[in-house]
Amino acid sequence: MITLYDLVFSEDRRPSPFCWRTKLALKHKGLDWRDEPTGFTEKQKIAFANSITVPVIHDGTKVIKDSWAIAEHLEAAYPGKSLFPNDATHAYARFVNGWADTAVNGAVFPFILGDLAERVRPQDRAYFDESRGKRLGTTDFTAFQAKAREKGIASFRTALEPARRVLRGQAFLSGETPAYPDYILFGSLMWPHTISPLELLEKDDVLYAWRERMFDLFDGMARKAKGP
Ligand SMILES: N[C@@H](CCC(=O)N[C@@H](CS)C(=O)NCC(=O)O)C(=O)O
Repeated sequence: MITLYDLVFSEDRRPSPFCWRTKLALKHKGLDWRDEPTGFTEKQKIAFANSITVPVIHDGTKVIKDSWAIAEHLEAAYPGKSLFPNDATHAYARFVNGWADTAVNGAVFPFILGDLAERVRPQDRAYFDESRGKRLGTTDFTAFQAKAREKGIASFRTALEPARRVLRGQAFLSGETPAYPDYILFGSLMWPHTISPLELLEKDDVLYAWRERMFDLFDGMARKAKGP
């Protein structure tokens, strides 16, 4: 049985965009897993993997950290439905991975920073304030978030245009059925979805309709996730 170390916030919220990639990849492969909720200050739980971030998986004798490495491991170790249906999808997924890590997640973070701080587990709050405060040069996360939203939401929506252009011609980023590129971008949108009342997508956006299709996958697994 695979064990997945998944970031946990208060009231069992699971916001990590990277862990969502892994959970959807596991489902895609039809695999079950044992869930190990891991708070920011429980690094001892993932020390065996020599990691300070989640997701981490323990799969038999194998220990894998980093969502991309986990996806590649699952693809190599488990036959059946492919996460990268062909070579082109693999390269495309790499591109989407890099785009989501930098442009998308980097843009989402300031919009939800205050909401993240409010919903982090009380025992992780000091760590959150210190680590994020150091990175941003302020611990007034509420003001930081308000300012980011005021200026940034319209340009964030514009930045998603490459995905929109694909989705105008097909149901999923990967074609007529979803695969790993879809799980990557969807993970980025699960981050605000689980932690913030802010709606980043407009109802008439093709991305909104795609996200609805993604919510429906695997018996509505993501739709059932604890919300903000
Ligand atoms: N490149 C890594 C990034 C993982 C990552 O940054 N995870 C965050 C949670 S969203 C984390 O564990 N952060 C720990 C911390 O900030 O202490 C991946 O794709 O798995």
